[in-house]
Amino acid sequence: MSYLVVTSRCPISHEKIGGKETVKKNVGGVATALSSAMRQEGGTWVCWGDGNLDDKYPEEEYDGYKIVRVFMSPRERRGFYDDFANGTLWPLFHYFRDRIKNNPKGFSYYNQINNRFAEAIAEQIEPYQVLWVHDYQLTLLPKMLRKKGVDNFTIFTWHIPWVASEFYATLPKASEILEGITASDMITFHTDLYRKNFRESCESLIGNRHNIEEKLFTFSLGIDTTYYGSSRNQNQIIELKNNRKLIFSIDRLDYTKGLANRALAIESLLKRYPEDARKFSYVMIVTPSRSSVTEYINMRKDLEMTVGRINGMYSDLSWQPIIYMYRKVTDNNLMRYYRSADVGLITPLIDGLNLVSKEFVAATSKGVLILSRFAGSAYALEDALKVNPFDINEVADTIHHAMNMEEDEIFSRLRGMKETVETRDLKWWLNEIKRTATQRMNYLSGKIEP
Ligand code: GDG
Repeated sequence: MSYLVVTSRCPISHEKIGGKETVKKNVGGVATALSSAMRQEGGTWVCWGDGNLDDKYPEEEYDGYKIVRVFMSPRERRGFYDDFANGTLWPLFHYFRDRIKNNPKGFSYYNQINNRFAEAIAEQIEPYQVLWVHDYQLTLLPKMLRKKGVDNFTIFTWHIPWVASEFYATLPKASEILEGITASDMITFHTDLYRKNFRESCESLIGNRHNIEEKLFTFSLGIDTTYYGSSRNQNQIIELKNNRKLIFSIDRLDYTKGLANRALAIESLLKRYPEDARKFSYVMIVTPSRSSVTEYINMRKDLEMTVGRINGMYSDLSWQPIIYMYRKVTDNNLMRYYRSADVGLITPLIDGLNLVSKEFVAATSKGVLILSRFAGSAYALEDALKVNPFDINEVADTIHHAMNMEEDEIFSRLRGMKETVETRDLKWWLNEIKRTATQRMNYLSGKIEP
């Protein structure tokens, strides 16, 4: 099945760094998953060329498929990306009411850029290709393309939560966005809850005129377990002094990830269980994200003040509770942390799925997973220690419990979770989407009964 994939970010970008031209790989989970599909099936990937040298490469062949780049001016970037996609839709779909910006100009840029994507796709798409659109930045595309006469089978994959319909209805452009997405032939979500919320939003705002129910599917994105679970990648394990337990997390800098609450849970742990001091080190890696947005710059300052305050209170010459790093790490180093950690502390306030939790489960042979009950992955990872990330003392108690868990319990919890992650891996996800798309195409062309 040849795809024309559309995402906001590209799998690679061309950058001039320190006077030298380099190719930067996008490390996100979506990029990794789709790269694997494109390598296997071939096709075209349409995306936004945001690298500072990308304009030299409007089209290029890469890894067995073709990349086609769409460009925007700095003003369009602010309106489309900063204001509407990340200033309105992102907080709305994560229930952050107070952070939602309602700048009407933002939507007109969003509309304009979606239209630019639609033009590029209409030019590139071959009649036999399946169009596969991703995420909240590109909701208007499917309808725009239908209007341009593009009638290719279209899949829309939603990667973040879909909120309750009464909350969604507060978005000024709520109906237009639903009309945009529902022009697709198949729409996929990470959990049944998001799928249900989406259906209810459609019912209350646009009715059932697009046969919505039959288009909706839940396929929770999986990871490449042959990579994360492989002993070939067995690199050096990090050993902390005095048998200290290693608690680990890695997240993009984002208010949805619950970073400050997590640091406060470490403080609460030290208050509630003073005997745990010096028995652990918490390695908190935060990777830079949306660093042009003022809110994110301020969020970083606040987080660093909280971490600094806690370390200032509890550190001595030979120990500090939180080892904080604000940077990207290499794949190899990430794997070392996954394999070395005794506790994976993954406590977003809300998250569409959270691939890190699945990667940790696949890579570790001894770790305990503490997981927010508001991460989409919590539905599948039943044997994780589930916490409410807003309840800081509960998280602290759970960390204490995890550090003292008997090996038998650790292994039996891991066994169940590893089985889930291995059977519902990336290959499974890609195959399920392909199989369902084929079935629906046959149904729509009248070859099979519903
Ligand atoms: C969105 C939704 C949903 C991160 N830092 C480094 C690094 N990573 C890799 C991780 C993981 C991926 O990036 C992050 O994936 P998440 O799922 O945790 O989070 P989002 O970026 O917010 O993704 C989310 C996802 O889409 C997929 O649908 O799960 O809910 O918000 O793969 O390993 N990798 C390396 N160095 C880093 O510094 N090597």
